[in-house]
Amino acid sequence: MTGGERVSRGTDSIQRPPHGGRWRVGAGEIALDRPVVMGILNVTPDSFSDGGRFDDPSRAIEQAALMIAEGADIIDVGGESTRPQGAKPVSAAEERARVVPVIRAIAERFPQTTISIDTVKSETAEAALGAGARIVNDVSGFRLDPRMAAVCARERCGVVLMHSRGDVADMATFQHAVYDDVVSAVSDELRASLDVALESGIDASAIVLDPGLGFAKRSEHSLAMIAALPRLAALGQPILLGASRKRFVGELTGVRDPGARQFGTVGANVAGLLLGARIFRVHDVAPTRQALDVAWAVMEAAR
Ligand code: HH2
Repeated sequence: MTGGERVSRGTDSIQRPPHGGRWRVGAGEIALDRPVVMGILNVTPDSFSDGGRFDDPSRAIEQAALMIAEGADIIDVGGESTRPQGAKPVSAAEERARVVPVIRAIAERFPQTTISIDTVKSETAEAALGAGARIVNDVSGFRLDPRMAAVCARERCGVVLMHSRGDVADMATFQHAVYDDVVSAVSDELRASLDVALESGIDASAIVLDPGLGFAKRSEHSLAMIAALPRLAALGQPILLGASRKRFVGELTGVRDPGARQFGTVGANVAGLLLGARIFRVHDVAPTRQALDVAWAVMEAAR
């Protein structure tokens, strides 16, 4: 497997995304020839920054409409929190009851928008894909549910494989944040997830990798992973970055309220774009869209 093609531009270089710059998601595809924004829709009572705000379906759909109007390309619907303090795993039945009506309503109202399901459970993934989702975003990178890879292969959906360690209740804590060399470890563990996906018959053009900022990672680990994005890109897949409102942004800026971390989030994402990420998972779509579009235009002008 080869990494994205390197394009020389003077003393610097930027990565062209692999697979012809297209992410295959079910019958459709998403062009990666500009930054792609994934808006977060947590239909949970307990997510770390927006828990309880959108767990009513009508408010969830309004929030999806707002994010689409602000320029989101993908809406990522989640029904189970991985929050650092006291994440409560939910049953697949409860998770499905939260996400399926919302996905169905968004798919009907916004057929041009791609929907992803943020879950580690294959039963939830199947139900979400049946309701109109086209991407499975698995924060366990296919570690936690042995059926997940086969379901994604059968459904031919897009896949996000995120790096994490541990299970839903502790993956966003520091319990497993023990590394000699975080970049090599994350790269090797993501490579293992990628191998499971490919061996299960998922096409390489459907797979995106994510370093999992804040998941089994202290702030210095998350920063090291953003800095090492070119090394992750060498695995040959497009990269998604999930920096939004996370603890490392709070620690770097001193902003305690996660809802007020949008400026720090924008900083992380612009740096990530320069270093090769192409898909950005965020709560605050408008500032992200604006910042990434301008940063991208500058990068294009520099080619
Ligand atoms: N982060 C969270 C959840 N899902 N998926 C990907 N691919 N990458 C991420 O970084 C990522 C993710 C955690 O953030 P959030 O959804 O806001 O919180 P919670 O888990 O409390 O619902």
